[in-house]
Formats: sequence, C-alpha cells, structure tokens
Amino acid sequence: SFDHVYHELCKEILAAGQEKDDRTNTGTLSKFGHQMRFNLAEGFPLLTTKKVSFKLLATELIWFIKGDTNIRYLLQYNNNIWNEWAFKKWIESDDYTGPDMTDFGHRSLSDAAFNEQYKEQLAIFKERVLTDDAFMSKYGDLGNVYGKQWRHFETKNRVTDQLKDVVENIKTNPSSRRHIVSAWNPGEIDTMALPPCHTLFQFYVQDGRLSCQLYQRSADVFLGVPFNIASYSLLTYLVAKECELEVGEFVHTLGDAHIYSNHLEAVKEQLSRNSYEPPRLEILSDKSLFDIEYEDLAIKNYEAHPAIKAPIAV
Ligand code: UFP
Repeated sequence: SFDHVYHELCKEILAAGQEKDDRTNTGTLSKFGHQMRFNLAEGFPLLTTKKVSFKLLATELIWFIKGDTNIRYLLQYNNNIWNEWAFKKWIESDDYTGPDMTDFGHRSLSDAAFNEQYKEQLAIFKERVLTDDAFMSKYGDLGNVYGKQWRHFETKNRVTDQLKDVVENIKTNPSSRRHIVSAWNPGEIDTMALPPCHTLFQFYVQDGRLSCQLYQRSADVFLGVPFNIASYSLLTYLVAKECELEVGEFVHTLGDAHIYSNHLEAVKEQLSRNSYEPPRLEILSDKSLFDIEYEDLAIKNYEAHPAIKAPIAV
C-alpha cells in the first residue's frame, strides 16, 4: 500500500540513518538518496496512518499553478503554511512599529508571554493582507517562490512559463525526454527565504499514462514528505487530465531524507498503526489546469488515523 512505501522509508532511517547536524540545530537521522514509487492507478496517495490535510496541500498547489506568490490567496482558504515568511519581511520593514518580533520562530516556542504577542501581531498582519490591497501588494508577496519559478522563471533577457511549455510539449510530443520544470534558479537562490526543497520534476508518457518524478533535495520525512507525496500526485492527476492521459506513477526521489530528533516518537507511533484503503480523487469540472480551483476537487472515502503533533524545525 501507499502507507507501506512511506513506512519503509521511515523504518530504514530509524534503523540505519546517520546522525547529522543541520541548519536548524535540531539534529537529525539522515539518509542520502532514497526513491519511492506510487502507482496512482491504485488510488490517491494521502497517507492513512496519519490524517493529512488535503485542503492545505491542494490550495497550495493551485496557488503554485496560478503562478501566484502572494499569501492572500492562501489566507482566503485559511491556509497558513507560508505566513511566517511574509510576516518576517513585514516585521523587518521600516513600516512596522509594533513590539519587537526578532527571531519570532524560536522565541514563540520558548516564551509564552512573547507567544501571545506574536499571535496578536500575526493576526493583525493577516487581516491587513486580506483587506488592504496596497498592504497586500507590498507585504503579502513572497517573491521568488515556486509559483514564480514554475510560471515566470527569469534568466538573462527572458522569462519562461515552464509549466505551460511542459504541458504543451506533453500534448504535442509525448515521448520527449525533456518534460522538465526546475524550481532551482541559481541566480536567485540567495534572494529566497527557503531555497526550493522540490528542486525539479519531470513528466514521462508511456501507453497513454502520465508519470511524474520529483527530485526533492531535502525532506523532513515526518512533517513534510506526506504532504509532498500528495501534492505532486495531485499535480500529476491535474496535468494528466489537461493532456487527456491516464495517470501512471508518482516517483519520489529524495536527497537528504531526514527525521528530526524530536520527531522520533511520533514516527514510531505512526509506524504502529495499520493502514486503510487509500481514498480516491475526483476532479469535478472540465476547466483547464490553469483555471482549476479548490472547489473543483474532492477526496472520496478518506479514512485515516488521527494527525500526530510534532514541532516544526525553524
Ligand atoms: N521541507 C520539506 N518539504 C517541504 C518544505 C520543507 O520536507 O515541502 F518546504 C523541510 C526539509 C528540511 C527543511 O527539513 O524543510 C528545509 O531546510 P533546508 O533548507 O535546510 O534543507
């Protein structure tokens, strides 16, 4: 099952992962180079041994597909996963006059009084991004993130709509070995809050089926990977539909695949659970890939064990 493929990755890292330092100073067990294969004809790979929020990953993916880099769209769907990056730009700007929010990521974890202040400032910030257009344009925009690279990749003298080009090429020359979208723009890495974890993906057409392989340079196996599997599987379904193909496989290739030292118990808890049958994805409209909205998607028969809380490394 899909869960089994993921559990094998977790077990391998627990059994043979190397202790490795990392940017966040949390400490990890790490394996370099791992590949998982998910046959999408068997269903939609939302894990069932831990509930994964389809709404969060679907609204984020649609935001990428639109080439949108402003968090207003996400906030309209109550999706808060990119807030911190925009908030950081705001509190470091000259326009911000509230209490000092320096290093809010760490301080909100260790200082309860500060955490209250932080939540208050973040709520004010979100409200302004949602309601004040000028503020939204200036402080809601994250700049060089996935949506930018997929749809407006900048090189000298040129802007490339990689996603549109790849879809066009799949339609006109399916057997091509060049169906690639790269989020890694070396000239822009030092201007990005987080250099893209999903570095590059490639499509492959065989027997009327569309497969997709993602190279993910860095993978938080407990918190990130379940989300990443579902997100790129959804992309594969959407691109397949746009190109009038059936779905094939999602192949997930990981570079530094790591379990943070403070996720070990949570991973073991998940491994102790038995999986259910995977859910199904329904695409309820015939809109083009580029016009699809969250309301056009539905997950059917999703039965899953409860989510497991674990701290995110900052
Ligand atoms: N990470 C993921 N998946 C994602 C994402 C981030 O696993 O979609 F955005 C994790 C990987 C790593 C951290 O633990 O976030 C990024 O840190 P670094 O840039 O140091 O690799």
